[in-house]
Amino acid sequence: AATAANDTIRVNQLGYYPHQEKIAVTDCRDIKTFTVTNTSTGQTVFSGKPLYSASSEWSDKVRTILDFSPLKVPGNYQLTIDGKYTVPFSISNQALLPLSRAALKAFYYQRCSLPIEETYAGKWTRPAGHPDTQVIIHASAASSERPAGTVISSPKGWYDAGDYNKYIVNSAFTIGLMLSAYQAFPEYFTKLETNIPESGNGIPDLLDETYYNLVWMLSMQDPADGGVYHKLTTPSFEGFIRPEDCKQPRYVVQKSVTATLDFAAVMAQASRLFTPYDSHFKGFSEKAIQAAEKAYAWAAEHPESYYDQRRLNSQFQPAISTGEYGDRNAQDEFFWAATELYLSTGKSMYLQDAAKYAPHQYTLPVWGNLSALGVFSWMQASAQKQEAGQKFLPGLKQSLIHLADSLIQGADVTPFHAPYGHHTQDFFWGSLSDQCASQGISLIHAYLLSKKETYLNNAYRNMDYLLGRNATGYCYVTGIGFKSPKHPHHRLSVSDGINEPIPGFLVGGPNPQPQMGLPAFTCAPDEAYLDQELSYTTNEIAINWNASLLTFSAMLDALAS
Ligand code: G3I
Ligand code: 9MR
Repeated sequence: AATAANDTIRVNQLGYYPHQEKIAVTDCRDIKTFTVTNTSTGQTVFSGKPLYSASSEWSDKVRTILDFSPLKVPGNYQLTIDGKYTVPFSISNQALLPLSRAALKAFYYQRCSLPIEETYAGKWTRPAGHPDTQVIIHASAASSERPAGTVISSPKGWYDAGDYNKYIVNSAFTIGLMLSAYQAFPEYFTKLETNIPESGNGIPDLLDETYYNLVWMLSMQDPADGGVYHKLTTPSFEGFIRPEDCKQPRYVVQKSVTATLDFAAVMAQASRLFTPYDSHFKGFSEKAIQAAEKAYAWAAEHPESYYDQRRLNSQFQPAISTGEYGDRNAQDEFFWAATELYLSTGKSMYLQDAAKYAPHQYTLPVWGNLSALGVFSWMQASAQKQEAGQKFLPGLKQSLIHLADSLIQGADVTPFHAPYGHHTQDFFWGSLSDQCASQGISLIHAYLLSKKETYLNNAYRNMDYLLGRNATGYCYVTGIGFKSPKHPHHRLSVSDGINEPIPGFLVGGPNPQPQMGLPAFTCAPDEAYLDQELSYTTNEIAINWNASLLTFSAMLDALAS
């Protein structure tokens, strides 16, 4: 009998759509044939020969590509190689729906200041952590109205990642990306229910979930001048303890131009998209647009107020050593904010600024480069608004298509049959989100623009990579697939005393950069991954990474249904 060897054959461990290209990759050499049998009937329904073999520039491993795309009937199957090795997979009309659900649900588990209830969380129920009603103004954030040591209230929001802090730059990117999927496929999200406390209230769960964080963000704006504190944080990272046991004081630190612009952008965008539901959210849209305009005005007056933690620590006490989300270029933030403010208010000053700060090229959406979020919103705008952006929008669309063309170039013959994963530069901290999923999202937008199927086909390939068709054989999302991360760098998952990690989280993934305190990797870059709690450079989780996962999955699922 053939042995189940999930490391010998790599497939998308969640499932393929009937119409989708279906590829498996194996390390076995000299394969002659492979067969697919239907698991319930035992019948052989497909047999084939390898398509091609290939190696990466850095590896002597030969990967062989098996194509069973002609198989289109939904069901559960086994793929078997030369009668020796076998792997399960499935075909379904809603292949990615469970992933979209899990990726959105993950945000609920990250909620700060709220008990996570058994009705919604099952065994991952936990008491509330971090009320954040007594947050201290750090010396770096002092003003005449709010001198250092002043106490403010800034509850709710999501924990950023494996740590318990809340960072405006990353929060804004996260919501901006999720709203980019929502504005492209609103009907899809009216049906995407995730069993959160708000489910069934007539509002898409995606809006309810993001609202929980938007409310926190509003409290991060200094009402006196409109500037936005860069983050709410403990001076140093907490240990691996339960949220309710954390006792370190929490601070808001210096206002930064990047945080303030990201805040302006996402508030303006949310103001527009929440308007149809304003009777429920009671005045939020109006509050959000006012906050956005005030923030933008502050940023325009403080264009050089970057967040530089080293400099901050040379001037102020206590020292802050948590995540920096540092970025010394605010052009893209200006572009995104001016774009959203124009699209929501129609004021010509914002259109002028959008034109002034428009990038020359389309770049992948990542927390440190937000211009793609502006491009996505422009692409969803009315024909009349798009006409107003004619000075720069056609060039950006062209640049998106150009990038899509370069991404898919050669993907047909790579070791994992995908645009992602065959360049050394593809692997760095968070690259499963910031490269693999971001490429996928960009390819989908290129498809929406051009209707060229090959862009969509290649987006599916990157999704297959995330879900198991890759060098380590991991499906990189907790709780999904037959081989998934069990030990993420995630304080909530580590401290809860439950064996399984909290489900639905994308981990950072392979990253050959050495981490202090851990032995350096000697393997290929695409294998530089450790499923260990200590490995924050490969195995942390983060809200922005889950936003990429959700956006990627939801857009593919929306297009398939
Ligand atoms: O080096 C790559 C370069 O090769 C690549 O082309 C480029 C693409 O953008 O990225 C380059 O730089 C990386 C940078 O992120 C930008 O992505 C750095 O190597 C990498 O060290 C840096 O990692 C960031 C990390 O913090 C350290 O600053 C991650 O993006 C960021 O997600 C992560 O964020 C942390 C927070 O600070 C704290 N909370 C947890 C969270 C997740 O780990
Ligand atoms: O847990 C922290 C994680 O969220 C960050 O991404 C990472 C890099 O800033 O740092 C982690 O915290 C470690 C700290 O940097 C050094 N001491 C050990 C901490 C926990 O592993």
